[in-house]
Amino acid sequence: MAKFETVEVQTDVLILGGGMAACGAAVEAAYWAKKNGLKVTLVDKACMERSGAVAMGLSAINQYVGVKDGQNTVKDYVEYVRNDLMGITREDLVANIARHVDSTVHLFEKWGLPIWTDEKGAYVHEGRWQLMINGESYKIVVAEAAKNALGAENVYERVFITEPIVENGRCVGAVGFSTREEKFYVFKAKAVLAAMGGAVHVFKPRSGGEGLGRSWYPPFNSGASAYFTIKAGAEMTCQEVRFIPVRFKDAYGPVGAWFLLFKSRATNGLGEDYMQTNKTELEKWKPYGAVKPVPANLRNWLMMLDVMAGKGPIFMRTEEAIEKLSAAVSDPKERKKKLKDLESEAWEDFLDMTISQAILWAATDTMPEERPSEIAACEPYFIGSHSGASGAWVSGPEDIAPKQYCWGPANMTTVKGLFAAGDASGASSHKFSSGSHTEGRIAAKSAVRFAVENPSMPAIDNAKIEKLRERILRPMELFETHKGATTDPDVNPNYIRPKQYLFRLQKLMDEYAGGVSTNFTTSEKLLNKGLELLKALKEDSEKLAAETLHELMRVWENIHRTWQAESHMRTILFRDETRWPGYYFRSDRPQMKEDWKVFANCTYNPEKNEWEMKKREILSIY
Ligand code: SFD
Ligand code: AMP
Repeated sequence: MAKFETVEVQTDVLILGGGMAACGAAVEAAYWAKKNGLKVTLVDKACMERSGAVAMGLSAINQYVGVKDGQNTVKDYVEYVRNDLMGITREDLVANIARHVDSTVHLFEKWGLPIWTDEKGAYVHEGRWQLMINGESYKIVVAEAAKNALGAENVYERVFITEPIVENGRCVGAVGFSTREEKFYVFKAKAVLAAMGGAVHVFKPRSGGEGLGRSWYPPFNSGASAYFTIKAGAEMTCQEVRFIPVRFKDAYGPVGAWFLLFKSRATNGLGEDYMQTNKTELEKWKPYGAVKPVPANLRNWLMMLDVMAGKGPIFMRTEEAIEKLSAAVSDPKERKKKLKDLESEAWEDFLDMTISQAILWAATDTMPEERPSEIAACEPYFIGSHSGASGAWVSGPEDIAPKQYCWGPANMTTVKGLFAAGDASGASSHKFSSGSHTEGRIAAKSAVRFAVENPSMPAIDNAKIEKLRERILRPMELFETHKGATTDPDVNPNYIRPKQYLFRLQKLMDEYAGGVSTNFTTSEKLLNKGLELLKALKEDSEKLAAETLHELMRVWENIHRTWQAESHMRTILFRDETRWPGYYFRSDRPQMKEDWKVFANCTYNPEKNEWEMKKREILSIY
């Protein structure tokens, strides 16, 4: 692949990703870098205006604490997150985000994001923590502010970050390739911030050939954050805590507005409300089974019990909710207007962030005011910023974190110079879009501080970079060399194409690691077999081939997913209990155990090619 140009970029602070956390990081880093005469560079695999989870837009800001308005306290938020994650959370990290998140939301508004207000000018809440927005252009608004802060010359788009550069235990950059031009990039930096989102398509999606690849989580995020931090040698946390959202079936429309704003119920095929009929099950999961709101995984679980008992389909009772809300208005003319408003809000909720759900409603002649719509549990995703928790184990804020959680500037991973935010940092769930942006700001401020305090960099070994270049581009070489061996380029004894590899990974995870087809259930025996098969798959990843630059990206997305998959299986196996029924169930360890109220962490050792698993204590700050 000699024709690939090598482009070297020297910078001070390197932000990897262009999503919510990275955009927050850009704004904050630019501010502090200017004061210190530093350069900040951002790299996104896509185009920032429409990249990451918020690409299509969102219909709500899910984290707003309202501290100044006296609505809630930071402690209230920490308690909410702790309970929702069945006790497993880094309270210091959650509190750090919660105390700053409102200011981020105010910035969004200043930049032009329309947040709903009532007649008195107060924000319209979807639920206790959530604000309603007209969010179709949410990502454009946030990306514009980030780009303005950095300057276009410091933003690299359509460059896929592949691998970290680590020297003497310090992360000093990253390598990647352009998805449009034959260019191999080497970014060298004093501090690096990983914010490349979570992962989807590690598990087989519910959609088959009819809508191949459709999922709730955006297909663009493929485990780059996890891979990058794992390969850099960072300790990871909560790799077992996947997220399974319940969504409108087949097009993955959001349910939050229905449950919280419209106060809708969901019922089974017999018309029973599973949250009521299966209530006694919550006893088994106390103390978290007794908290309000019922934790997301337990809400899932009560629904799944009915599905497993053959009582499906499950319906969101849209018609009932709309009827109830409009019936509360006594004046007939006003009631008619209310009905119209509710209908348009229902459609807008989808049009703001999951357009395909509106299309499906239209295609199936669904009038939400007339008949209910099916909902279902999605396949598992890795999104530590939502109701999952996977990500890197990061240092806490010095002023509030227990000292055992402090080893460097806030949000630095256990690798010197490597920071993480958003989906990339673990054990601090429920950040969502606003909290991820906030955490990006926190991490970026720390990264600038680190770059100022550690100005001299270890020398980067050129031979190592050359080796990385050879390995990263090899799939194209492989294709070129062997493409003539068969008439059908998809069937070749010398290589495997990314799509075939992806199907194998997904089948394996689905069947052995608790995917949709096994009702999210697994066991020690299944996991051990799954790990054995994954080992063989990893060996075959050396034979992945790419015909085009786009396919080269697909190759590396799959390799990234594979490492996310491995850390997931290893950690489910390590955690000797079931703690999050509704996310996954260990059939051989069907109960929650008091001695597992700990973090399950893992670290990959590249020299020994070994994983180390360890428990970490949960330290409360309140
Ligand atoms: O309600 C590489 N989320 C919601 N949050 C809200 O506040 N309100 C909502 O309404 C939300 N809804 C929602 C949400 C998520 C999804 C998927 C849906 C609906 C369908 C959660 C937030 O979106 C989420 O918490 C944040 O976006 C997380 O931020 P961050 O920065 O951690 O991830 P990102 O925004 O997806 O950005 C990732 C970036 O990385 C890039 N990238 N760049 C270079 N090289 C690589 N190899 C890369 N791999 C990835 C991406 O391009 C992107 O720029 S609700 O329905 O839940
Ligand atoms: P969702 O659309 O499911 O992502 O929900 C958006 C927000 O509402 C998230 O903060 C969820 O945790 C919360 N949420 C959704 N459904 C419920 C529910 N039934 N009870 C409490 N909170 C919910």
